Amino acid sequence: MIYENILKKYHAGEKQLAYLIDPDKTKITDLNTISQLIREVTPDLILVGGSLVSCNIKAFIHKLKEKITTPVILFPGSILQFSDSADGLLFLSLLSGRNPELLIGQHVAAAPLIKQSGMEVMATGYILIESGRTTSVGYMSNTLPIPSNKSDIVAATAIAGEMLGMKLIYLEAGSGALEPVPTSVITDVKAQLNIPLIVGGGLNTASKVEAACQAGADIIVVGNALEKDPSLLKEFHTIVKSF
Ligand code: 1GP
Repeated sequence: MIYENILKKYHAGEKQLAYLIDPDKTKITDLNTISQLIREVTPDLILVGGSLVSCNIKAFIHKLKEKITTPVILFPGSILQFSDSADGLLFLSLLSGRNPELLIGQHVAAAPLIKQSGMEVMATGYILIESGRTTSVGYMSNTLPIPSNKSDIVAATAIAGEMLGMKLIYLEAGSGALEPVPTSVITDVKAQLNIPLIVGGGLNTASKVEAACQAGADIIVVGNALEKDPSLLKEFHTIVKSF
């Protein structure tokens, strides 16, 4: 259902905005303000997750879902962040890395539980791109990002992901990245794909969001910038929907 909606907008050429909420950096008491903003602006998707989540993610999502109707999708940093309270799950395989645990290991461990939950699962090829400094995801995953000037390697990785049956490809510069994924990389990858392309990491200004859309991103993910100033959501949404 969630993926069906993503595809519908993708085929109609409508770009989508995902608001990433890191439960560890968001106070439960701030959820009232955030959810009111979400109801007003209506971003397409809400992602919940982080490299390290130490709070009770189930309770957090539960609280969030009491206040909004936008689908809440898990974007888990690890198997520990699985919770059946979400509507869907980005089942991430870290294709840019060579850490078997994050390519398939944790997936096997979590699969029976996820299946039991009946949750919608979206297989996502997760590709980490070098962005100027070590990011949490790079460090925590113990993997090397793909150099940002090697768009041929990024594109080959994305093509392999699609051929393996992934439903989405996610180009990640890392949360709070100094530099977002270069627009040339986005364009080169987009030219090779027939599935929606998600881009995130370091998209903290209107012009960066616009450039990523212009380059070919189908879904824009913003976390950090909205943590600092949630009111940017409206501006970013207007830009994304102007395409
Ligand atoms: C991180 O792509 C997301 O996984 C979002 O990054 O927090 O820098 O917006 P930011």
